[in-house]
Amino acid sequence: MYITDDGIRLSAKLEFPDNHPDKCPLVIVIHGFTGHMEEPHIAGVSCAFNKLGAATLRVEMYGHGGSDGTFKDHTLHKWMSNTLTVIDFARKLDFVTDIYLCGHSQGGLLVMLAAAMKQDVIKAIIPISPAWMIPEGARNGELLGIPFDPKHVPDELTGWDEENRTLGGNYIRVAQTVYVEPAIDAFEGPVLIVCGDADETVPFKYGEIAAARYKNASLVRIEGDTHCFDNHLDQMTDAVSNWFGGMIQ
Ligand code: FER
Repeated sequence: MYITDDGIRLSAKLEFPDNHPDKCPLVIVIHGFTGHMEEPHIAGVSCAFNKLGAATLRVEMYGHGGSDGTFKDHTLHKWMSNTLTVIDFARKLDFVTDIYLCGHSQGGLLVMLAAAMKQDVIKAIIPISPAWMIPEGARNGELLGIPFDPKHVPDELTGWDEENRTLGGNYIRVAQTVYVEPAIDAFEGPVLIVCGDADETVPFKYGEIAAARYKNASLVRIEGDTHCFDNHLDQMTDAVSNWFGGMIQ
């Protein structure tokens, strides 16, 4: 199925718990930078929510997976607009009781920003390995391990990808305007952050800083695991299940 945001079709998958209740919570699940909805950690965490009685809506953001838009042209603003539209789509589904947001990495960053903007309609959030240092990197002149002049942003950022993808300069310009700390301070609902302590993309300390700054957060550390939980995916999904199971009691 598709959810349309301002003429852009976003590829989405709505899945229900096995017992197909008349009403249930819904978790919106968002992948990361260069990611898509069928990655093992995205499909895996979505399945964990279904097993606990929640429906899930996995959505692919602008320029990713089966959605419209080209990768090079995606920005955090476009993903933000996509996320707000998806939340409003979810609010109109008549089976939905509470809405939760779960996102991995850049999707985790979006969840943190969107939760602050829509905290009256979001029950709780689950950022997984959230890449909330992207804006700081954009301002400091280094993203994806590639240095650049933050005051003279290049039109294209290349050299970071085995598949030779190019990131547009407007991605950097937009990211420079985003401040995550005010969004962390604004959200008062429950937060679960799960991070691997061998994350090669987002240093583990960012999980600790965010968890300490939120008013109501728990942090689960997955020992020896990577950004996408290549080693202990079951430990990540178990951590989410344990916390979410308590949430929806
Ligand atoms: C970066 C570090 C991480 C970056 C993006 C990410 C664009 C996102 C990772 C992900 O979503 O998996 O410097 O720059």
